[in-house]
Amino acid sequence: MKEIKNLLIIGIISAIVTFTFSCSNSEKKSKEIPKKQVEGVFPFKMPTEKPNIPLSASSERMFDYPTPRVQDNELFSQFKYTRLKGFDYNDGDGTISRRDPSRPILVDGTYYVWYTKRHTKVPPIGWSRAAEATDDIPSTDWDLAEIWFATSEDGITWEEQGVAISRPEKPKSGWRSVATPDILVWKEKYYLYYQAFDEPSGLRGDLCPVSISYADSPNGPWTHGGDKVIPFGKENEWDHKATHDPQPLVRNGKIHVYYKAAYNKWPDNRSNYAVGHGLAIADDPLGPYTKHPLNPVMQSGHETTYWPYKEGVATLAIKDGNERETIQYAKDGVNFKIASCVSLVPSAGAPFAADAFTDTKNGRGFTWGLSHFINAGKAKKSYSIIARFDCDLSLDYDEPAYKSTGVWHKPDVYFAQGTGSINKHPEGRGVKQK
Ligand code: AAL
Repeated sequence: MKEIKNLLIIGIISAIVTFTFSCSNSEKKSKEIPKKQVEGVFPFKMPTEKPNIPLSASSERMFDYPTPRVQDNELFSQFKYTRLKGFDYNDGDGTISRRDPSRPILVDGTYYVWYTKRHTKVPPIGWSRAAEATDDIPSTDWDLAEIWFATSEDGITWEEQGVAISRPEKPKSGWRSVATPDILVWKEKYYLYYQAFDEPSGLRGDLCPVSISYADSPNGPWTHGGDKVIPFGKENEWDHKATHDPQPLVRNGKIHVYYKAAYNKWPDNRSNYAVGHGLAIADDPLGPYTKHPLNPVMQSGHETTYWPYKEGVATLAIKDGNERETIQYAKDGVNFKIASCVSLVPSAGAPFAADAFTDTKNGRGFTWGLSHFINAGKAKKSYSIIARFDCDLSLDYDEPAYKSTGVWHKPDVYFAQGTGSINKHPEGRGVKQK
């Protein structure tokens, strides 16, 4: 009896304690959320800062971007394209191709660009037929290619100057093809980074490492400076089969090279592929390069497009990944976050970023660059062309024409996509195959 009494007393005391505690807690909570917050409604005039009211996930995210309104966002732009003058493509018969331009640089009032040039007897046969490629028959558009360069006074009319890096004798690295160059200016020397193929691309995926050559003048002559400068990852690491699209920047007194690798089941099944971008850092352009421990630093995009922006680095992610067609920014050059979504993005975009090599702590962005279209040719006459794009991704310009968000394609662009095989499945549209 005594025990039951004791239990009852303990129960009553603990109920009183719990009640008192929860009352004071809810008082505290209601103090933390002032009445106006609970009742706030998103205002008509766009707030410059996150309003102190309950927000939906989408409204919350608006304030994670550089500005809540995209039209005010320095990292948003439309892209407008111009055909280049001065390049001959043999009437588009697929035997001449130019693609993957370097970033243009300005030297003594003249713009220079380097690019992949393929001039073969026949157009490429496609990489699924890479085993049939010969010394004269290219597998892909960038097989049997060399690195050429051109100059311009205005960025629109270009004069092709000749070959910068030709294919070395077999079995030197790049004997099969040298492609996809980019340029670095460092301590009054010029460095070309490029992909060096020792087999027709497509044979075992797009297997190739990066080589480097240097010169005292952008006109050359170029001295071979090393092969496999960005080392492949170890077996089963994401970049163990390719280091593509090298793009050097100067940051914190060092060379920062962003590069791309396609991974996940590549090359055995291309439809499973994913694309990542890594960062490799060196004190000297020729290396040795140390890979960043957080690689891949970008999991969307295809060819690399990185530029100094404010104190960090911005990038344009095109084509691949969940975050394709976005511009992203990382204060540390490593941890990128989406700054805007963009349309009609330049493929293999190579911006004219005057401060790419100045080790700036206040990157200004750019207003134009070069890019490529890889589908310039008709069936079996495949080739690519280089084009110019203009935009307003510069902190020093304000061009409202580039800030409108609508891009209106003609209906033909949509109809030309076709319906694919989705309607042909016997059980009807979109039914998953078991
Ligand atoms: C591209 C680039 C690299 C690839 C191939 C040629 O546009 O990503 O250069 O190897 O396709």
